[in-house]
Amino acid sequence: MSLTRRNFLKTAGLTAGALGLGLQGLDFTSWAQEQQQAEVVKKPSLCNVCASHCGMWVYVKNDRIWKVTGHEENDRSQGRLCPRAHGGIDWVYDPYRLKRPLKRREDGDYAPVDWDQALDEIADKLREILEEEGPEKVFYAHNPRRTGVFYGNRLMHALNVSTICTHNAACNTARGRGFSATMGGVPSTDIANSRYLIFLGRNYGGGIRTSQLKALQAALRGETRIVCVDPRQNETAALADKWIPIQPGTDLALVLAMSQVIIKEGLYDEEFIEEYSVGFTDYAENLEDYTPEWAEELTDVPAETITTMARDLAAAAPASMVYPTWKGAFGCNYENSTETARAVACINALLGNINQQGGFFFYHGPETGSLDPEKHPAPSTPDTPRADGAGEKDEFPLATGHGLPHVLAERIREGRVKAGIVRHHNPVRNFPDYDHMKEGFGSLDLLVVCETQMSETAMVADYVLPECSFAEREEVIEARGGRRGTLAMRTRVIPKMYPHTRSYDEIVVELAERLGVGEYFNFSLDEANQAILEPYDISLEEFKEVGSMRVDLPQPEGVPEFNTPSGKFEFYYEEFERHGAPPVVGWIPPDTGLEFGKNEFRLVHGKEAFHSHTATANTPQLLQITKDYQTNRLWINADRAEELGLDDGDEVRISSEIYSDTTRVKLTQRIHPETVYYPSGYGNKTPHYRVAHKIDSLSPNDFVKYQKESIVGHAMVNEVIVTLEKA
Ligand SMILES: Nc1nc2c(c(=O)[nH]1)N[C@H]1C(S)=C(S)[C@@H](COP(=O)(O)OP(=O)(O)OC[C@H]3O[C@@H](n4cnc5c(=O)[nH]c(N)nc54)[C@H](O)[C@@H]3O)O[C@H]1N2
Ligand SMILES: Nc1nc2c(c(=O)[nH]1)N[C@H]1C(S)=C(S)[C@@H](COP(=O)(O)OP(=O)(O)OC[C@H]3O[C@@H](n4cnc5c(=O)[nH]c(N)nc54)[C@H](O)[C@@H]3O)O[C@H]1N2
Ligand code: SF4
Ligand SMILES: [Mo]
Repeated sequence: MSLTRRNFLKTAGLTAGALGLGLQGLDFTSWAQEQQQAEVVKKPSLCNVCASHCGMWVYVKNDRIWKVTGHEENDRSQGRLCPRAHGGIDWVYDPYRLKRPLKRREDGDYAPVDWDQALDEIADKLREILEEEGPEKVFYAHNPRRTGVFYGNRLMHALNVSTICTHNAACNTARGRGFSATMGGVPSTDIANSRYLIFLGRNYGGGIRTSQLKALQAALRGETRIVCVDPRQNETAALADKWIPIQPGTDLALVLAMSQVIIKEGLYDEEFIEEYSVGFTDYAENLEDYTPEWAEELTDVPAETITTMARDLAAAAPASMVYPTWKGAFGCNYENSTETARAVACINALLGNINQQGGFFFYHGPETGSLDPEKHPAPSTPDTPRADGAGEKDEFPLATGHGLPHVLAERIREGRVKAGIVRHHNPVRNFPDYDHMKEGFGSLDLLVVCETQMSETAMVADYVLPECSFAEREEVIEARGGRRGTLAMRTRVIPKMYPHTRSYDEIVVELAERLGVGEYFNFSLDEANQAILEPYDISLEEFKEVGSMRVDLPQPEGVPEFNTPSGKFEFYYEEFERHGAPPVVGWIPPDTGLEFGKNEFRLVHGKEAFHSHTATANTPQLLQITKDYQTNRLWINADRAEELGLDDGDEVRISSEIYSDTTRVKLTQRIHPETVYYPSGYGNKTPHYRVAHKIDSLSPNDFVKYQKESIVGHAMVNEVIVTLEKA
């Protein structure tokens, strides 16, 4: 109906009349007073915006969240929260949240269905696929959060499904493999007490974990000299002693050359090498050609600087380190990322900084209890082959247990995988090559996505199951090691807002019963949590009041037995040799090469302090920061921009082999001339993120084609060359 003046008056009259009627029986003033005077209750929870799960206090009034603050007894928050936690409140009150289960119709649109119908149909279809095609045609993919692991993995084990994937092949698989292949795992770091610290890309000020920012603060106040190696001057580099711009994809050359200097000048920890390592001679021999002059050619870092950095690092040892990054320079960015991680592990071994103040630490987690196996038998580990190529006899025998969702998409397209469950994860948007991921996940016989928003992955699902928000549910208790051990739990802080949403544990239990494996879920969430708390002198009720609790752990001393085949640090790794990868680390160039034409650039990305991947892409409070500071721009070196006739704020067309889009540029001297940079977390394709659509933005993932790194198969998210022209 269009509104003419005449029917406006009619409608207005009606409303006033209706209101008048409605209010007659109500004492509005006393109702308002009651609301205002209601008590503010402080309840413990965990932030859900990123995987750090900082402990927080939620202030609730009239069952509505008013604000959040950091929990003091939680190792990750230590009394503080990052900006995203505050923005995360918007998630709960987002009017476009998923509120009912949805089923895809024949015409591609979605229709609401009730839970029983959705779960019955999902179970029927899944059972049919499991029986007719086998468990090796089914997968589970998630951003691995505690409840998703506890319940989701248990369901897959019960169904004999091996293919459990996380987002790691687009995050830090290479880092994980490089460190496990040398020191048996990724260590914790003691940067606050470090005397010399090199960050390769890792940007504490953008890719935030609250406790690490506190450590950085301490390092900045103390005697730590901080060197940031990054093609752009990131937020941490702006505070550091030195910013070293580097040609992207060449950190491996830098680290190899620094290692050579340390060995050649006899600056390494001989005792550590003699007693706690294997394969040093082969490693040292292999380094001989990697001189600082050789590295200068590749990295654009002067040979003199490389030599000085190596000497300074060694002089400050063992209270020094090359930081083991998170994603930064070598999480899973380039063809040489696994080798970069290995080289970084090796240079730290030369410093002998393991379990040394200001260096690396290997901590044990707090003790936890578990469900009585007599009463609650656990399913056995699956014995079926994986569907994603990450297997002993498959394409990537050296891949990690986190799996390869992008390879899964390829195999789905080939008809080799039929059904999957995705929870708390948006692989279609967060992995490179949107069309590849969308067509892959979209062509399954059955895709079930458990979400809170209509993400790109939900958009191609057969069924979308709405999870209630973090504030409306309880979860499995987490136990975390570190300098301070913590037990922590997400508790329910407000009542459920929408009756047709459910928590993931509820969904899994219902599915398990329908799939005939309910016997593995014959316990309540409370019983699981009680079992976890068993070694401690606290009841579950008491624990729910505090939410986070510190656990004293012995501080590690001396060199530990490493979790490697020899129990020692392995410069020479036989497992790599067995599968055709180099047993000793050496130079590998990035896949896209190092020669660029006049108008060619390498496109890199990184986190902004106020966004979390695409999860916060539709959050009004956080998007306002994007708008206010216009951060949705492509960084380009000002001199290169001038060559291309570009002014600050100009619109450019940016194109790669597979994709082209326009955006505005930010001119700066804070970036390497052959690199352009765009922040992460933008460029959503889902029309349901209505706030996100109000700003122009792009996703670097659109420009990167589907590709697989050779050793562990990760997605090589930065292996892309783009060209620019004024739009
Ligand atoms: N271009 C580009 N791509 C990247 C990166 C980058 O920097 N740039 N970073 C990479 C990295 S480091 C990572 S770790 C991955 C992350 O990739 P993802 O694991 O996919 O990360 P999120 O965007 O956090 O996706 C989480 C999804 O979970 C949903 N969600 C949020 N809360 C809940 C909940 O309570 N329940 C359920 N069921 N769902 C929920 C959100 O709506 C969102 O769609 O992305 C990688 N991809
Ligand atoms: N605010 C916020 N914080 C987060 C997250 C988030 O989404 N938002 N996500 C969390 C997650 S899952 C992760 S993995 C971490 C990631 O945190 P970080 O490890 O810090 O990773 P990024 O922010 O992806 O990238 C950091 C830097 O790497 C640089 N870089 C790119 N290529 C190269 C290269 O070849 N060499 C060098 N030296 N540098 C390079 C980029 O310019 C960028 O400044 O952050 C975590 N914290
Ligand atoms: S680092 Fe920030 S977003 Fe991540 S859990 Fe902590 S407060 Fe939340
Ligand atoms: Mo990540």
